[in-house]
Amino acid sequence: MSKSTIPSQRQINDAYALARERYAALGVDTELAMQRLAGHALSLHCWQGDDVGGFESASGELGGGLAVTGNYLGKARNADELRQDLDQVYRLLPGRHRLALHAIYAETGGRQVERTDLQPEHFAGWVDWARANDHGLDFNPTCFSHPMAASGFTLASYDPTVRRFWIDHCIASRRIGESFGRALGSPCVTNVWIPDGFKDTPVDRRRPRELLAQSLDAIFADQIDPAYQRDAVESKLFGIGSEAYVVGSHEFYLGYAITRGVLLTLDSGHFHPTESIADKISAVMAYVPELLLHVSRGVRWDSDHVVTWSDELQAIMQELARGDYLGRTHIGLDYFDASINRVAAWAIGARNALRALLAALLEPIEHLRALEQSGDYTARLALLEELKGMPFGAVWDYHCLQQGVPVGLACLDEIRAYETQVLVGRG
Ligand code: RNT
Ligand code: ZN
Repeated sequence: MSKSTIPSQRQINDAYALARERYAALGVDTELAMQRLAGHALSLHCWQGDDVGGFESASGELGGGLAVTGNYLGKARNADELRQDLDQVYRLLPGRHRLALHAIYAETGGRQVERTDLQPEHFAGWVDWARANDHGLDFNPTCFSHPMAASGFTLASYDPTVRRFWIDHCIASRRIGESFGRALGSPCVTNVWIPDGFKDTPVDRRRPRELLAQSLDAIFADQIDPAYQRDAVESKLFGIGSEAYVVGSHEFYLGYAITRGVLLTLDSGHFHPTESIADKISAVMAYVPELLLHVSRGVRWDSDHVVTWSDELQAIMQELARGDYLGRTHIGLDYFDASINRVAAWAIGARNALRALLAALLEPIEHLRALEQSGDYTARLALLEELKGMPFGAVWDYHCLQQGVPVGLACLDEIRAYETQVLVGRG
């Protein structure tokens, strides 16, 4: 970008001063909103950096109905490269953010370690790095891309050997999560997602769900201190190869999470296209202790496009702010795109999530609520529409400047430089 497309410090400060006055006139404290934004960490997903590949030596194709398309240059080939890319992403994000790992990102020193045998020591490199950067880690057992998942079934398989294998992997994963929580002084959220389902109409929808509930109960049987490790379960409507039936549906996991007191994961790409998770937040929060969000973007049959500034994104963040749910919500990201610069994909999606959260924190929520309670829906609509034209972009730019990260398209300049200096060399 030419220098003229990037605002000067004076322009940013001037625009912010005007924006602050505009918001103050609505009774909104912009400083407080920025402070609240800075206090909330996203959980970045490590798997955007290498197309959900991981580092298992014998790793084959991406399974579980997940698909990544594109072959942009510079994919991270090992943990050091992935961390190097993440360091660059973090330099583009205001605030301090966690990282969500998958089990396939273990560092085993070239030795093949079965997933059931993974230990905290295989993640020591990640823990050292997270500690140095002063942020927490989250975790996911990887119940796909493995011969034992070749049938399309894992925890809900009719084969007891297959079930046992994945139960043991998930148990190992919880122990790894606990070790993260202990080492980093911040609870790890370990999220279980499995691909299990049928391509075509099953005759028995009941039995696999009973098996899944049994498997989950076996996994969660061991009490682990929630100060270190918290469990979450993630539903899906359908996937590639599981179009007709997914064992772990929303209703299944909602019931499971409520009865077992575990966290529920809502992935914004895992519902019918006209269904938004925004409306589900206040419904499920009446019953589950905490939420993990996988903020993503569904496009037709794909559930994992880069997060953009969409109505849905704004609605999700508004719900979290309006309902005062931020203290009980872990905001994770989940998408993968290999058709564009992967660092850019990470940063653009994460910055959108943060910017949308800031816009939500800039709402005069008490005023809006008062209008609604008094039945003045006319003024509610007028104010909601007026808010859409408010200068939150000026507050966002100022926040980035204050936090020492690039403003606007200066981000792209940094990404381009990183591409030339680092990514191109990876061939
Ligand atoms: C898959 C789920 C799951 C995965 C990651 C890689 O549909 O969304 O969260 O995307 O675990
Ligand atoms: Zn997800």
